[in-house]
Amino acid sequence: GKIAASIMCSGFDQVMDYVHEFERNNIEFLHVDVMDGTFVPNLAYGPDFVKRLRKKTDITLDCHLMVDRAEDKLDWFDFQPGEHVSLHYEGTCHIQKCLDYLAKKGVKPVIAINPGTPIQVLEEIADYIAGVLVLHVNPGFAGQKIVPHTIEKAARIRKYLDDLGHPEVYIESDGNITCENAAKLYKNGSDIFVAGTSSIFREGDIDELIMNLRKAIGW
Ligand code: S6P
Ligand code: MG
Repeated sequence: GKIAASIMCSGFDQVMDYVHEFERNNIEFLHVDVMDGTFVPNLAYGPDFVKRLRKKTDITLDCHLMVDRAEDKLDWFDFQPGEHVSLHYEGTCHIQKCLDYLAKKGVKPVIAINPGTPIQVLEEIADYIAGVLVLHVNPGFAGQKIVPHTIEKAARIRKYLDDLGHPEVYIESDGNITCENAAKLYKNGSDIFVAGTSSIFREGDIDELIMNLRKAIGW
């Protein structure tokens, strides 16, 4: 499995310290949570932050847009080829148009779904996505507890995508990814794990915290 480190958990004065640690540890992605105050009851990271962060590191950005009307906001960020961008199914009536817009820019389009959203919504968009971001908590805040059924939901998504003829579409797990939850989700077919306060942003040696998570997700 791969790790997407959640920048939101780093504290505003330590962002670059953490980024350097992640570079040293070959972390695959930086997960950047964008929150608009209406789709979720919180505000986080706007376009300027994303543009500056991109200039400061070679780690691939994985932007998670928790916004309403994504179709109006996508071009604010100047997303670059190879970056991963996830959009919520629940946040736009024009999901296919948005995914297509990203793909044409060379961006990896990812669909994000909330804990209560049925997996069948993937049917009409499976041809247009590189991955599915499975929310294991209701989005808006770090430090929440997992919604239990979402562990098994990951396995159903894996099977659903395979049955639709899309074994290449990856699953990324976001929210309360402890080593224990990560190990279960890895078994259930998750490929990328968002690391936040539940795993690597806590007291202790960062190399060791990252190594423990890597062990849980099969290295
Ligand atoms: C939640 C957000 C997440 C958090 C992540 C933090 O709304 O989308 O990406 O940053 O969940 O991790 P943890 O371990 O504190 O839940
Ligand atoms: Mg997120």
